[in-house]
Amino acid sequence: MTGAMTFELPKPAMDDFDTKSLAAEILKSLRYRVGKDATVATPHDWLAASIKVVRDRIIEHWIDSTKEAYDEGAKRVYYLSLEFLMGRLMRDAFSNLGMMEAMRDALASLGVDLDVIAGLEPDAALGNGGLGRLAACFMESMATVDIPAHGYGIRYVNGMFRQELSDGWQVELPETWLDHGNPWEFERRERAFEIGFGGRVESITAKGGRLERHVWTPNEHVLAVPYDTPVVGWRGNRVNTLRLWSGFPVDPILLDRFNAGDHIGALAESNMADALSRVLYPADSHRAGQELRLKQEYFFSSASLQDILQRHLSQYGDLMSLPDKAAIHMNDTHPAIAVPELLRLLMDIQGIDFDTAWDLTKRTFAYTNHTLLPEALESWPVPLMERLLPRHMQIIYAINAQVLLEARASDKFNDDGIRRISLIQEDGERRVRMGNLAFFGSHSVNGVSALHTELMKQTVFADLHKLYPERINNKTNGITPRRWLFQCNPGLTGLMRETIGDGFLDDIGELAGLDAFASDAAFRERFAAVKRDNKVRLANIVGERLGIKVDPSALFDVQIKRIHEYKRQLLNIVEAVALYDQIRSHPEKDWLPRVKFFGGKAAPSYANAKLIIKLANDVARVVNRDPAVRGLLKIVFMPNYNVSLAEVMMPAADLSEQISTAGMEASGTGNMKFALNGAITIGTLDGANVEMKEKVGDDNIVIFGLTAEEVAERRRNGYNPRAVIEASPELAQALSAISSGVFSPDAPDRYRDLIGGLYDHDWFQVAGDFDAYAAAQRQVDEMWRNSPGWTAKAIHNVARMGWFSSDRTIRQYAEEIWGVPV
Ligand code: 26V
Repeated sequence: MTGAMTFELPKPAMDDFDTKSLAAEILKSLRYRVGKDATVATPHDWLAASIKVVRDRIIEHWIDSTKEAYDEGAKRVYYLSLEFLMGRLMRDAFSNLGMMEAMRDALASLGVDLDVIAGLEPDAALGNGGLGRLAACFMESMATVDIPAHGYGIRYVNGMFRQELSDGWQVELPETWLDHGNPWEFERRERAFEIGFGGRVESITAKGGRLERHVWTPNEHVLAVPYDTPVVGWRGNRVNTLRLWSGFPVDPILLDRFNAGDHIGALAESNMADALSRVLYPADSHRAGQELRLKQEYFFSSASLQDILQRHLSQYGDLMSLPDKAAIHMNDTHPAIAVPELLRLLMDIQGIDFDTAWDLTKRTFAYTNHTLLPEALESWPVPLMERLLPRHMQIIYAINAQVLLEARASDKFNDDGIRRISLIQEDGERRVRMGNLAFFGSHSVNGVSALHTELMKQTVFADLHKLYPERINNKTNGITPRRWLFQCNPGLTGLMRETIGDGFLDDIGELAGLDAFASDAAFRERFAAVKRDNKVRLANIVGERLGIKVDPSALFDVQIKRIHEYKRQLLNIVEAVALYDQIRSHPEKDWLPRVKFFGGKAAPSYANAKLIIKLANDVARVVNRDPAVRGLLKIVFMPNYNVSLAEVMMPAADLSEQISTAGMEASGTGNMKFALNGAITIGTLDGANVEMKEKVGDDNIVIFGLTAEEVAERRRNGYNPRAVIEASPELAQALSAISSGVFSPDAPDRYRDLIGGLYDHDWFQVAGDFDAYAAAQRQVDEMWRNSPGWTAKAIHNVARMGWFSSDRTIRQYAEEIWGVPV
């Protein structure tokens, strides 16, 4: 431990924490909230008691924040997201309220170790990856920069699956995060709403034949019951609400059916309600396609809108002011069904005409796109929509008529252009394009990095952009420095407070003051010592969990993220195999010890991603055991990568692998977490890497490989991977070893097709970028040899990453999209 570890964040003026009274409060909480006495309390009981203590403080701020927004008639932000990857909440709350050390001392006085009970809190893993974690960072930043906001999502009973490895293969197990109850949440039965599915639509015509209105009579109903979790910002500034919906049957049992002898049918609605909030879809890049997914999307969109309209009506009495008082944000297209749902509520329930309702809708909604991968773009078969949401299908046709009218009037499109703009995809099976629906229903459509936004304009949304050239804008992603620096890296935070003062805690831009210290040898040593401590902590975990011994003085090279071919874990593994080969054939060379860490989950249905996990483990087994390697290269696959593991791994990394095929990673946010914690990035010019290069400077990042344009050019004009492989002996050798079974003697053909794909088409340019990547890695070796030079670069990274705070991102959303003052 460095001395820096003992630093305490400043206590906010809100409360005076006295160890004795805090300890008394914990005991009281244990007794009256948990119903236990200290002599029989289990660690989980202490955890629940501690959470209730901090929750009580948060509630004070929560009620104040809510009341203030109401009294001021402030505009509210509603963030609709099918995913919120919150992780653990207790440390975050302690840290944001400045009571971490006080709680540590108070618990210690009761014989309880804060770190032990904190480790028992389950991760709230209600998300897949980047998109879900971004929503969580945004919730924290909205509270911090004092924006009245509600997050809306689903309270999945089973969030992201737990990953175990069995003989190197991924095995998925259900994660039961609610097993010990959830001390954070409040059930609000009184705010439940009914959600309908199916049935039919009647058109009521008034006398004289004029169409009066539409009445939708669903034939299935469920109740959406909200559970609220307070989200506290830095220094407890403001507390916002994360409202997650859970499905309940309207009638637990349909008695008429039961009495008629249909005992199974009597439970149909109960089962459906249960299924709606049962499980998160664990794929972030494959079309879900299932009916249940569409039902989940409608369930939470409808419940959220009914809630928003009820709040608005009770405060303002009239919906004409909705766009002035509410900004509803769609996190990807998952809530896009909210567009026709708002129209339905405005027209069919409130009696507003289409033109007015459409105008209100567009002024209220905004949409963020998070991927251009064709297989992740949502669309739903028209027959399914007609069956499940017949009224919405009618409204979608009405929107389409309106949009196509505008497109034709613009004179910018031929028939092909009109077909591409349509909400209905007509070739093959007719499907509703959710991206187009979200685009047309919003006044703002944004990408998540400069490059991604440009590509949106040029590719997927090219025609829509031509029709509405003002609509697409960029909001480069960010991360909250509270969780991703102050909380996960107390050593570095303490050192920086001592060096540049406390200003950066409230204004992250002040990290820039650290730049000057890169040339200060004494500071560099302390910085390196903090990194080393963090590496020791990770090495201990690796030893405990996997029984692998890793040397903390080795270069820690880390690639942790979802497993996907476009993220190119395969490129990293192939390079490791080539390096292994080199170490064996040139033992005389002065090789630098390296540990390659991998971590990440594969979508259960994504066969190649699962095979890549197996490959990493197969290669690890051979390399780690080979005495000829002399420990110079170790490969570690960390199972069950999640937010909590990220909090340990980010601060411990020396090298951050951000090596996606250029043009395919919309932004990335792990890239930012690593750099903020003093890792150097090896990466392609993709997503936010491009902007990180601009901010940290060319000397402090290692960029390699094809550009997005070059990748696109090769895909257009054809490319010969076989020739590329044959021209690179190192690559050819590594590929042939893998594909001939050197790492899979039990099944020599295991990787034949995977590697065959590289010879065949190499869609992700693994072969195409190999030589550049290998050269970049040797450049990293040279940099690592110069230890003070490396540390200086790491310091520059930390000093220059302030711009990637999600506070900056959120302020841009507030000013440029939501029209909310900050
Ligand atoms: C798609 C689907 C398809 C249906 C099944 C469930 C599901 C879940 C998620 C998605 C879309 C995922 C898109 C996504 O996660 N994009 C990531 O967003 C991050 C935040 O903007 C960004 O940093 C990453 O680069 C981008 O891949």
